Amino acid sequence: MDDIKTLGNWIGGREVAPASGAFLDNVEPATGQILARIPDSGPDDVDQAVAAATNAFPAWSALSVAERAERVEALAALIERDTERLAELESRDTGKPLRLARDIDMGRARANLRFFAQAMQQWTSASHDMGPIGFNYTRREPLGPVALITPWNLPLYLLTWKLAPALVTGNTVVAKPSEMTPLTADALAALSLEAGIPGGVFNLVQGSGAGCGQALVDHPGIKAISFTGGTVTGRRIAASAAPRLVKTSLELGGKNPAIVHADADLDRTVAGLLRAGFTNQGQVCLCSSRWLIHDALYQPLVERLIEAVRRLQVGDPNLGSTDQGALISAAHRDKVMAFIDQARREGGRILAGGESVRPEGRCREGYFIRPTLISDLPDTSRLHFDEIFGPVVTLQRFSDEEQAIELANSTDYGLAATVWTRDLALAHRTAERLQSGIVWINDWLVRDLRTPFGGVKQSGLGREGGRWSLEFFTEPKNVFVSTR
Ligand code: TXE
Repeated sequence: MDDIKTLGNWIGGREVAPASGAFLDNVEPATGQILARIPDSGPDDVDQAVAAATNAFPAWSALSVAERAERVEALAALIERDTERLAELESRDTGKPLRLARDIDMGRARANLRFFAQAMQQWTSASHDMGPIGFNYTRREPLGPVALITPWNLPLYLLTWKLAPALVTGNTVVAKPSEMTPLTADALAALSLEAGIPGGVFNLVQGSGAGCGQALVDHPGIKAISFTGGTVTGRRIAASAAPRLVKTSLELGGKNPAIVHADADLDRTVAGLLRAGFTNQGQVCLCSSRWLIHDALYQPLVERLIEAVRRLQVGDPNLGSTDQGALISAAHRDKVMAFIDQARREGGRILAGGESVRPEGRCREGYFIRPTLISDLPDTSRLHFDEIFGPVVTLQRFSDEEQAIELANSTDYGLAATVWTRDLALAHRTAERLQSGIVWINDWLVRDLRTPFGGVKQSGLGREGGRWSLEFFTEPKNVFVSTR
């Protein structure tokens, strides 16, 4: 028990214990063992953090863009220096393969910080000329202390995605990571001080959603909330923020379709679907979890997919050979297994997987599920509509373009779709008709950080990325100058 780390909050540049003195256990998903204790923060801690962010705001927002960008770039360099340590923390905290944490999560965390540091230095503001009367120029001003609330699937990746634009535009931050994955956020707060970001500019409170997250959302000192997480939580945050007219950016769940047309390239589609369905154990909001396949290709493609999915290695995240690590928690594993059991009851055919796994050795008590493919469910099955957020993909067939679009658009979500075809006109037509914030044609998860990211319908409100993030974290102020 003695090597279990006890974390604090980071407030005003210092690591501090929670006001209540209470802590929560943080569990390692791959082993089921306690990894750390984290502050069970509440309104008092949030009050202190918002006060520190409020005090730090005048000086931080008065720095030049170049001075802020330099510090954010320095933070990226420290993440690069500490990649191995941070990847290990992330892998242990989430259960994801160490290789994935190193290559994807840490790579993206660095890229987020560098991208927004550079983007801010290229950003221009508008001027509207009125000829002989005068002209307008539009300032973009920082908001003040902002709240960043992040989930457990991509902890450092998503925190830096919000932190970088918030800081370079001159805001100060109170961040609340998921109580299930506190470790890399804690490390980032310490590194931010080393990077020269003054104490109080980036504050971190750890704790539960109900106790700590809600107190942050309700705090009158918070000027904007950027949230990524479940749709139910997103709705609650929107409802809490609305009476105070606080700006929110909500990146929520998905139930993303992959449409495979009859002429799709088989090799490319198999490889792409495998990544799109099962990366991070299917726990990415962008994962394609409904594969809609044209009748003509159904049989040969599904045969190839079954073979490929069965080959995926499930087990210890530390092993280089592991494709699939652990799910985030026992409760989440049970929720995903309940969907698989429901599929069996509804007459679905389990083509691959369908069971939980107890790997040999140190991971025997971890939360593992074999990647699962399910076909022949009734069209009305909840498995086609609910976000399962695990390594479970359902298959449906279609016979023409109309039916593909109808199936694809049939859920309440609209985050990210993929389209697989060699027919250019068909690809663009499909992309246009999909109710989705993002469409990838013949690929998945290719991200250009300049592009808008976000969903329609129940997948969210607002867009992040590039200028959309910079706009979210600033308020435009128009100034008219008379030349009469
Ligand atoms: O997410 P929550 P959960 C989906 C996925 C998953 C489901 C629930 O389907 O099964 O959501 O996951 C904080 N005020 N996604 O319960 O609760 C919470 O502490 C303020 C999709 O883990 O949304 C955490 O920091 N904050 C998603 C963050 O919100 C609150 C990724 C997200 O947790 C709060 C994760 C409150 N009242 C889950 N309640 C994606 N879009 O990628 C909770 N939180």
